[in-house]
Amino acid sequence: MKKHVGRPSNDELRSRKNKQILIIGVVAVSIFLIVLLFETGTLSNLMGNSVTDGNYKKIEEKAYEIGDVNKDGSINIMDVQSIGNYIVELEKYDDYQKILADVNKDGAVNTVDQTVLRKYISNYSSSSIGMQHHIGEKACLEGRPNNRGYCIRKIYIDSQILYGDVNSDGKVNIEDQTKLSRCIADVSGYSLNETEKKAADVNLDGEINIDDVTTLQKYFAGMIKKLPYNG
Ligand SMILES: [Ca+2]
Ligand SMILES: [Ca+2]
Ligand SMILES: [Ca+2]
Repeated sequence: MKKHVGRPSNDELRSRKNKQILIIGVVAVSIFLIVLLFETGTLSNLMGNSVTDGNYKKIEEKAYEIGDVNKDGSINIMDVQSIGNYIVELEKYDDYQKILADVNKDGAVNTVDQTVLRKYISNYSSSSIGMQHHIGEKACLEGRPNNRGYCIRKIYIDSQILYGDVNSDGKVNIEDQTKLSRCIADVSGYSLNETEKKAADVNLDGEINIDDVTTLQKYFAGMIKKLPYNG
């Protein structure tokens, strides 16, 4: 008998069909995995993200808008009052707040910024404010916000430091929390040396304040498993 050349046999057809099903299956699973990765990536970006890179850690932090000097997420009369307080030295600003308060970006925070911000929130049109301003623009302490509106900060985790050991006794316990609270409250007789200052900044934000006490409390309560912690 002559072999069919033009027409595939039933067996051939079946195996072709099986291959097609296999390929479709592989493609579908791949698409599912890509979508899954994308979704989880997007989710973590929305929530703020941190990536460990050796001893360096990159942290994404929310970028605030110029004008939102009290960093509460809205630009309103509270911010105008805050600038007033800053001008008469009733309030202290960190470097980031100084950027957020300098609404005309002339390098100084003064009554001009306060006036411009007051006019802005009183719904003056930009022409009647009579001054160029940057209110509402997102700003970072260093660099510019990324395309998702976050500031990127690179922090160094010192492997020689026992984070949380505020009294340098080689242990992290409630005594450290007590000492830290007293230092922040400026209780006399309580101070931190350079190593202790590093150990005390348990949330790695470059400052030693009540947030570190809170982080320590969470650590002792088991809500945080490891120090330093920057959630
Ligand atoms: Ca505000
Ligand atoms: Ca200014
Ligand atoms: Ca200790």
